[in-house]
Amino acid sequence: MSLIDRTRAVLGQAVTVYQGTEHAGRLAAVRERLDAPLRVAIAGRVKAGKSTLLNALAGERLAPTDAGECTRIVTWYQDGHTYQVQATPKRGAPRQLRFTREDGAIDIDLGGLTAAEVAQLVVTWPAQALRTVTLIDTPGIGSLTEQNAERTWGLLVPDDEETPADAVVYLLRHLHANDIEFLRAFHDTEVSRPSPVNAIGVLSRADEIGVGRLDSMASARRIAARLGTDPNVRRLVQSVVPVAGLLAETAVTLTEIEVAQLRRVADLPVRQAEELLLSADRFANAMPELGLTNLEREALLARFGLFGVRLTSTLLRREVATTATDLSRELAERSGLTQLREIIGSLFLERRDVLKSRSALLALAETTRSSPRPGGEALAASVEEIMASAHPFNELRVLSSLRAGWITGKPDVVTDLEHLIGGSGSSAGDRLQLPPDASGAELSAAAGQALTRWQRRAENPMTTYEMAVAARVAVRSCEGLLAGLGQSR
Ligand SMILES: Nc1nc2c(ncn2[C@@H]2O[C@H](COP(=O)(O)OP(=O)(O)OP(=O)(O)O)[C@@H](O)[C@H]2O)c(=O)[nH]1
Ligand SMILES: [Mg+2]
Repeated sequence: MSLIDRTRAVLGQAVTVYQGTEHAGRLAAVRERLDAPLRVAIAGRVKAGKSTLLNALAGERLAPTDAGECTRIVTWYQDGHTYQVQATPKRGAPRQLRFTREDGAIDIDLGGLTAAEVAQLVVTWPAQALRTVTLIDTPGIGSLTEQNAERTWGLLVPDDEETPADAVVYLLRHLHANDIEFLRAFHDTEVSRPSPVNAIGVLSRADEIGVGRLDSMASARRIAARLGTDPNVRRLVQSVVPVAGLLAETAVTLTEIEVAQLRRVADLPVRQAEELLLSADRFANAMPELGLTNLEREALLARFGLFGVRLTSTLLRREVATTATDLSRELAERSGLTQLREIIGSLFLERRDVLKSRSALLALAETTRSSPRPGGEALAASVEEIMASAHPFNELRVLSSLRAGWITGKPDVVTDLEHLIGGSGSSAGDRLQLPPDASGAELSAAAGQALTRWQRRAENPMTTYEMAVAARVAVRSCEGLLAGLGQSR
């Protein structure tokens, strides 16, 4: 039986055991979530660019950015058939709220409630991008108020009865002590060891790192790469990618009008364009003959940032992209959004069943601990059995031990192991480090060799205890690969 089926079965038993108690409904909901999209929270410090990035991932401007009461409320964005907004007040029954949408973000009328009185908002919005993942916008933690921090913690730290989020995209601007502390708290209390399995780091507002210069993204990539190899960061997040979120959001919502406006800049002689774009202030005010009003220029700056205006006008001038569609694709790529989507795809979505099972089982384990009940012990034992025996969980455990530095070895051995157990994506090609167009025969041959290699390592008396345990997991992964490849042939 697959992991998700085993999880579903044990939750079914749990609903029966807790029948007639306040927990039954919640456990049934936990079970239903196994069939719902993966829940990914966007977290980070105040003004890190969370809501902007959420919009880029959603493909629409939904989350309010900048000011507004709603930025202080945990808000879910989920796919559905109708447009609606529901508030869960801390006291009283959930209620529908009125909302409007002008020029992008949804403007929610809290209907007399204050942000502090609302536990969470759920925005249901038919959107293609939300079919595979539900995105959760969180209030910035760090300086504003302790209350905000508490809410975000409550969402992510599984010391409550459930972990509402299956995974988190954590925005870092400059690495800050709070960031590390926050990430640490989020991770696996199950074995009380940090686990990077469900967290990705984003170096956000990447365009600002190079003060908007055209090579800003290159600088940001270097910094992100350095962060990504820092042992302190690696044990907390799987990888760090730089993203210019504002430009990413604009890329996915680009209009023909904006392209036409920037074409005016692109049509200027290079020297004049460079001069005009020396600063945001100059772009907003200089060269009245350009044919753009101050308001239009400020709107462009708000949407693209100075970096985005420079980059987009350069792309237009060099005819790298000429239509809004091509430009949109190009900007998504250059803002780092495309890469982030790929990473979310390979590290979260391909592993969604494991991540969802994991949060469901943690929730159930917590219920059996905090609310004992006849039959509860057997349930707890089943959960433990699944946690300990299911191969995908063993892979996750090895992965976090590797990242935490508990398993060590020669660099190429560690890299091999990390890939084999799915650390860089779960497809056969990712695991075997072969290109996407590798044939079935090539994959099978590589899997066979990896199997032999790791069997030897597992049996070698010179292998350390930790590495031997990991090697046995790798052997299982190879066997799984071979079985899967055999089936697909
Ligand atoms: N230049 C630049 N500005 C950005 C970027 N991302 C966000 N911003 C701006 O930063 C401000 C804050 O962005 P938000 O997306 O609201 O940030 P947040 O983390 O959701 O903020 P809080 O929810 O209030 O903590 C806005 O003015 C954005 O336009 C970026 O990648 N580049
Ligand atoms: Mg926000």
